[in-house]
This record gives sequence, C-alpha cells and structure tokens, in this order.
Amino acid sequence: MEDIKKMNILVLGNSGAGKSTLIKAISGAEVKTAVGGSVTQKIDVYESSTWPIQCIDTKGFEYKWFEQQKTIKQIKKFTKKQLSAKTDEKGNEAVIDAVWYCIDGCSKRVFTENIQMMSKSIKGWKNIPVFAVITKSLSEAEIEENVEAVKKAFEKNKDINLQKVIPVVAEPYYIKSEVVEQMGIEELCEATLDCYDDAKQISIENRNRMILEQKRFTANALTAGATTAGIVVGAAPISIADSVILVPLETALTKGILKIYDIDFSADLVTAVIGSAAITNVAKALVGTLKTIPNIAGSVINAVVAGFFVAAIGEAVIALSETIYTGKIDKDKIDGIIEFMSDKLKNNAALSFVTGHIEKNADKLQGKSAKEIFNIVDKAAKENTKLLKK
Ligand SMILES: Nc1nc2c(ncn2[C@@H]2O[C@H](COP(=O)(O)OP(=O)(O)OP(=O)(O)O)[C@@H](O)[C@H]2O)c(=O)[nH]1
Ligand SMILES: [Mg+2]
Repeated sequence: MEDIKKMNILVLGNSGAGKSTLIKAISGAEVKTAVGGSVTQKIDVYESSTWPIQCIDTKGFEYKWFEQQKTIKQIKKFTKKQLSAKTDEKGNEAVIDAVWYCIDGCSKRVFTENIQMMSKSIKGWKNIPVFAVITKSLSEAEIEENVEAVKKAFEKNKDINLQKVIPVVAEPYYIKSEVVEQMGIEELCEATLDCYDDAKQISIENRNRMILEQKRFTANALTAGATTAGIVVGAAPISIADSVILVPLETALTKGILKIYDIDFSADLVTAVIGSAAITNVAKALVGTLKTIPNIAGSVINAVVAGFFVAAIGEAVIALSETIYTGKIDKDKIDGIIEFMSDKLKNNAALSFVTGHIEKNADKLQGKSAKEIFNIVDKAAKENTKLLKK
C-alpha cells in the first residue's frame, strides 16, 4: 500500500458516549501504545491495519472543566512526545488530523454546552476538521431528528470546522431475534479520509480493499453476536434439527450481512439462503456427534448446535455476499445461490472439525454448560483453522 502518514484521530465525548465501542468497530484497530508518565493516566492509541488512521481514545469528558482540561493536557503531552517520534522524519510536527466527537444518540440532552466545552478544548489545534458522531443510533425514527439537533447545536459554535454529522451503530444490538445492525463506520472512515490531503495518493484499488475489509469485519462481528444469541435461543426444549426455532435469527443475520454488502435483496434470495437443505443435514450430523458426550442434556446439545450452526451460516453468507458484491455471482440466479450455500456449508472446515473434536473429547466436555462447550470447541476450531492456513 502507499506509504502515507497515518491520520491521528482524537476521539472525544462524554463518558459512556461510546468512544471505545466506536474504535473497536474500526477494522483492524488494535491497541498499539499505552503510554503514561508517572502521574498521567495512560492514553490508548489504536492503529488500524485496514485504514490509514490511528485513533486516540480518551477518558470520557466529565462535566467538570478541570477534568476535561486535564485530559486535553495529557493528549497534548502525548502527541508531542509519542507521535512526533514517529512522524518527524519529514520534519512534520506531530498533530491531530481530525476529531471524532461522540454524542450519545440515546440521551436527549441539550448538546450546546458540551459542544462549547469541546470547542474550547480543541482550540490548540487550529481549524481541525471535526466529525460529529451520533452513537447508539438504533432508533431509525430518531436519526433525522438527532442529526438536525446536533447540526443546530453546532451552528452556535461557528469557530468549529464541522465536516459532517454521522449517525453510527458501532456494535449490533440484539433485541430478541431482531437485530439492529452496525452502520455508519464505513461512511465515517471514508469521510475522514476525504479531508486528508495525504489520502489522495491512495489508489482506487486500495480504497476499495479498505471498504471490503471493513465490510468483512463488520459482518464477522454481526455473526459473532448472532452466534451467542443462537446459543441462547437454542437452549429451548425443542429439537433443533427439525425445528424452525432458529429461522428468525438466521433470517435477521442473513439480511444484516446482505445489507452490509449493499446487496439489494429479495425475499426469494433470503429464503433460498436459509432454506437450503444442507442446513438441516449439517445440524443433524452435529446433533448425532454431540450425543456421544456422556450424560449430555438435550438442551445443551441444542444450544451448542445452534451456536455452531449460526456461525457457519454467517460465514457462508459472508462468502456469498462477497461473491455477489464483487460481481462473480448473480444474486437473481437463485439456483446458483442455493448451490453456493450448500457447498459452503458442506465444506465448512470448522464444522467438520467440530464434530470430530467433540467425538474425541467427549469425556472432557461432560458436565459443562452449552456456552462452555461452545467456547472450548470453538477455540480449538479456530486454532485448527490457523494451523491449516500456515
Ligand atoms: N450495542 C451497542 N452498545 C453500545 C454502542 N455504543 C456504546 N454502547 C454501550 O454503551 C456503553 C458505553 O460505551 P463505551 O464505548 O464504553 O463508552 P466510552 O465513551 O468509551 O466511555 P468512557 O470510556 O467511560 O469515557 C457500553 O456498555 C457499550 O457497550 C453500540 O453501538 N452498540
Ligand atoms: Mg472508553
């Protein structure tokens, strides 16, 4: 990839607004530095391996001016000491390139005062681009209203270089079998890059690769949450292999993933994905294996099967979506979709590993809860996949 300087993004906002959750939703964002003098608290920098950005997570703004100033002082010290060491080859002084200011979309608070405080604290970084991120935007009905309210609040602070107001859901919400998918992360990253001169050197291929990596990351997070939800749903006293108990969750997951990939889907497409006969066969095989664990309860079998099952479907739908997204398969050719799904499920490396692993370790899994069995076997499956890739 082009060798450009990473953007330094300062993530600000009240305590609990969702700053850390937002950063975790950026593909490839991993904590790089944890610095701190003897007195100052540590500041975490998350460098994304996907986007040319690094996020500086801050302690939540308190309403007290003093506390906030302390945070800002810490950051200034940090940017001078830590970032300059890294960026100084070109003679550039370490700077903050943009601010993501998080506003909790669930709290109906007057924003004006907070924005004034934020404005004061970023005064040192002249004309810095600010993105207002409305976090926890889970109520579709309120999104527009919130965006307007935030824009209005910013109007009173003309000295802020506000670029865009972006509603975001950083982590999916699972409400029964309803899912509120993530949204806004891609838009935020793209808009942020657009105000960065160095980013103009990035080729279209690399920009597209970043977007695709972000989509994959988001879809994997959605699947992980659905998997956990599946374990809970699966614990119901009904036989999983024949039951339709998981269908709402599978449907929500499938629709969610298709949406992440901007695929305009028909009901037929979703039915084809969920209704594939391979799904039932895979479940039956898993149930059979789980029965080899001595004294295992039916509810535990169900729950574990449900977990692996939802995970496998998620993985297959992600693969399908990428194939559709990159134009390699036609979303309207339902037969092709069914074949693709059956193939992916039959050849799911984790699923075939899981059955063998459970058979071999049945004794050790005895007496454990569904969540425990799932975690143990899932960890082994992931390690196995890593080994296979090497
Ligand atoms: N499901 C979901 N929960 C969220 C989201 N954003 C924030 N939360 C929840 O809100 C709470 C606060 O989020 P944090 O990310 O810790 O907030 P913060 O701004 O980093 O807070 P401080 O570190 O105290 O300043 C956590 O319980 C999060 O799980 C979101 O997009 N989806
Ligand atoms: Mg935090």
